Amino acid sequence: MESKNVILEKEGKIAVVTINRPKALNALNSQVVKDLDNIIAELETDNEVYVVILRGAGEKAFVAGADISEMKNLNEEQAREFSVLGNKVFRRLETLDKPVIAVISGFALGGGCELAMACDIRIASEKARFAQPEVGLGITPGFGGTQRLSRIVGLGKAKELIYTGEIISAEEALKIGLVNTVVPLENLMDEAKAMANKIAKNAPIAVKLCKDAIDRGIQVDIDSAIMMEVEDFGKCFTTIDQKEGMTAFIEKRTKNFQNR
Ligand code: DAK
Repeated sequence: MESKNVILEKEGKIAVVTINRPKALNALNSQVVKDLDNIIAELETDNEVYVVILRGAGEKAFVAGADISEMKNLNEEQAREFSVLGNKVFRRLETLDKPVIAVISGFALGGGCELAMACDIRIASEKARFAQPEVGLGITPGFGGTQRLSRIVGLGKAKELIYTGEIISAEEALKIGLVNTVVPLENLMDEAKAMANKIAKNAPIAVKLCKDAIDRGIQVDIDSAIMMEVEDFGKCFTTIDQKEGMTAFIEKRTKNFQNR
């Protein structure tokens, strides 16, 4: 594989983004986070890409966390800067107007678990392992773990995992709802691509608006959330793809969506 920290490849409407530091188990140093930011910026303006797959190079790790050797000597101000950078990039990924599927072959620890949680969907191999082990290093999770884990698995389980730092198996992650599905390692990318292609067959603007309504709606009260859905539903009727989807249904023919 190339020596870039983060690699972007495109296969039709699917983009595959690979965090590429396998010798350090894809640990996130500030350069990797900045490179990921640049790739997300590229994806934001790419109307040909409908779905993104995010993975780590090699089989051993998705991402084994923030880079401990880089973090070790940070002072308070530098630590805040690193956290602000990471949170900005993870939030940019989370709000990208395309679904992102995290493909987790092995370790997703600390910042790695946080990165997976900033994605829309998580597919794990049977060998995947998850943890927020930060308290064992004398720190709190710094890339959104204290916030996203409880939103995904509920308060009690999130507190248990964060306070103990315990590493859990893919099976346990599936049981608590941290991952969507678990498959044998050799099938991992095929499964992810099959799901990505299923999503990419649908009207991309509708999918994007669903992401918007779900993600913004979960932050607010139900009445405000329903109004967000109403707004997004209305927007669909300004698109060519809504006309195409419904006309093709009536005419019993294959749909030809244009992302317009
Ligand atoms: N950082 C840097 N290098 C890492 C790393 C990491 N997180 N994880 C692994 N590596 C490196 C190892 O140092 C080793 O490098 P060499 O010795 O070969 O040069 C190489 O990857 C292979 O790892 P091991 O030799 O250790 O492999 P093993 O199979 O024996 O063990 C392991 C695999 C994943 C169990 C082990 O490497 C491990 O425990 N790694 C650390 C996992 C961890 O604790 N991750 C959480 C990091 S804390 C914040 C911002 C962010 C965060 C917090 C605050 N603010 C700024 C406020 C987030 C924090 C974290 O993510």
